[in-house]
Amino acid sequence: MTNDTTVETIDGFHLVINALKLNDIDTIFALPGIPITDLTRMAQAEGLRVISFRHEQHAGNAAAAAGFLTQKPGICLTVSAPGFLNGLTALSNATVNCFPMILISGSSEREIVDLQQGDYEEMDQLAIAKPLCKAAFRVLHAEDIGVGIARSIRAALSGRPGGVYLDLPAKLFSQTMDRLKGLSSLIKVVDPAPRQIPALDSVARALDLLKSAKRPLIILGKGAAYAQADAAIRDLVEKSGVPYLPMSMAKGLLPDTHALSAAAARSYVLAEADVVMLVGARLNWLLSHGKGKTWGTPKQFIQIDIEPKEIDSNVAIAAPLIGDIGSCVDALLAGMGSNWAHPPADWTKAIFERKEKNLAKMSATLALNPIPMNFHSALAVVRTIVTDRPDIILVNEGANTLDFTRSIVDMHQPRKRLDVGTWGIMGIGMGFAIAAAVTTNKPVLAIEGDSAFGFSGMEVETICRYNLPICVVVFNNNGVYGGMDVNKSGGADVAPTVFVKGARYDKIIEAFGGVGVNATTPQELSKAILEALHSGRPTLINAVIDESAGTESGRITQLNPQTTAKKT
Ligand code: FYN
Ligand code: ADP
Repeated sequence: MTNDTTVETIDGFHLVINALKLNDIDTIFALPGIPITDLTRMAQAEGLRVISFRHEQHAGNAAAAAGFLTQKPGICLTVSAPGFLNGLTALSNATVNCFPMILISGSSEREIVDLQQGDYEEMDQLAIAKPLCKAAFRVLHAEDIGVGIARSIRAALSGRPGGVYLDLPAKLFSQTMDRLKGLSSLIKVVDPAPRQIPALDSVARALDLLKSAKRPLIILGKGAAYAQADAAIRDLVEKSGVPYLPMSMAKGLLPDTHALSAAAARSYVLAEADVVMLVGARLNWLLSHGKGKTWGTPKQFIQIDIEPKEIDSNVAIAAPLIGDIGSCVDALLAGMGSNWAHPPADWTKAIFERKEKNLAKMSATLALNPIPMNFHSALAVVRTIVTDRPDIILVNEGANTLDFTRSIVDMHQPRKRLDVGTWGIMGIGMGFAIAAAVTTNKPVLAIEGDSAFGFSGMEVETICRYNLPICVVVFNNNGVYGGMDVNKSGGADVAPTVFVKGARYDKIIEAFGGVGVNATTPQELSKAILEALHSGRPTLINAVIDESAGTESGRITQLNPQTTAKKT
């Protein structure tokens, strides 16, 4: 308090900053501009880490990945209208994937927007955001900033995590109020993600069904990874003796080399299991909606999920278990006691046999050393390095680059694989890599399809600017899916899926002082990655891959409608 009679005040800028700090938010992923440029400067001055990006979609993806990794909502801060729109893809993707993030965008004044008087970057952002996220709020008065931030945090984290939009009109930031009153209006959110304990009868029903199974299977989803109930989940698998199948971002909850992993016998276990326990996994397109030929014999499902509305979304769930995964798995373990009967040996033996067959086939393929490299020979290098360095966080996107990495590169620890998730979205690469490096201080290896890299490649400058320990490997096969397509018209233009042949993506990072390497053999690739891990310097490796390797859309070719019309 000053000596004279003037009352100390606080402005909207500092109320927002103090509200975030009060709730243990220490990082903002942003792109400065009107009307939030000064907010980024002041946030940095007040001790928040402000990572500024080249495009808001990647700032938003970074916020989403930070939320998944930390169980605190990642914060993305954008300008109004176009910047807000650029952030929406990431906000929607976060909501679909159940990653907690908050998109905070500056906006135009309500009185002008509602009269459509043509403001600078005029847009009714709140109305546009609402259908695409879990919750959306707007704050008009400085004294409400505390509530706005608190409600956004709780909405992002409670129940099924997701994306939240918070709309802050430009005039709010320069509003002032009595400092003491302002600070006391801020809210520290208490228990934003309360444990949700399952009903005892639902636990008993689930255990009875599991006990009755002759061919049980556990499917672990990214919800199980997010829940950070790692020891309980491992106990559930090992005490029950039930084989498990990890979805891509659940890989590493138990090491992929675990004896009970059925990942290398996926088709067999999905077709033959009689009781399937879903743990933080949805029966969506990634699991063929729980029906059709993938699922062969009739199944009964147990589903553990925090969202009651998820139950019966695709097929009947015989034993729903609603609650947070930690509480549900703890309750199951308590009910199983200490002498739970393991599944019949013929089931686990049959799985083992199929696993061994696929593992042998894979080993034979990985041992080949074709020139130019193909996906397998390049990924054999990555597989070895990740096994030696299980602390590395692997970011992965693409079509063939995604699918081959998923089945070839074993993960050994939880939450070490970040990928395209439920939507199969391209463009998450650099944002996810930056978030992983910033939130964990661990080395990050981004395995990128050349097409996928193109969506966020400019953020290589961001990586260099903050000198982040990120090694990007671009699997360069000259195009989307490959470089072999031809323009059937005979015209001069290349086919729509073909890129500049022999492009040198490694040259991009050299423009910003990073390390660029062109790798044409597995030996060169291995050397370059190991040097990047050793130096911790931002590195971009152009891995030259046979342009004829790979298939259209990787393992989901069937989703790309092919023309069946007969040529007239
Ligand atoms: C798996 N497999 C293995 C291994 N891991 N064999 C040997 N060793 C290892 N380590 C076997 C597995 O048993 C399957 O064989 C096969 O390899 C494929 O396994 P995968 O990849 O786990 O399973 P599948 O069938 O591809 O899974 C379907 C899917 C997956 C839809 C879940 O394809 C997926 O997540 N796709 C994401 C696609 C996407 O989002 N793309 C981005 C946009 S694409 P069998 O058991 O013999 O069948 C833009 O164009
Ligand atoms: P995957 O793609 O790996 O199968 P999904 O994203 O389809 O995973 O499913 C994740 C599920 O996990 C969602 O239905 C979500 O509601 C649920 N979930 C997320 N966090 C928790 C949690 N802490 N406890 C219980 N369920 C959770």
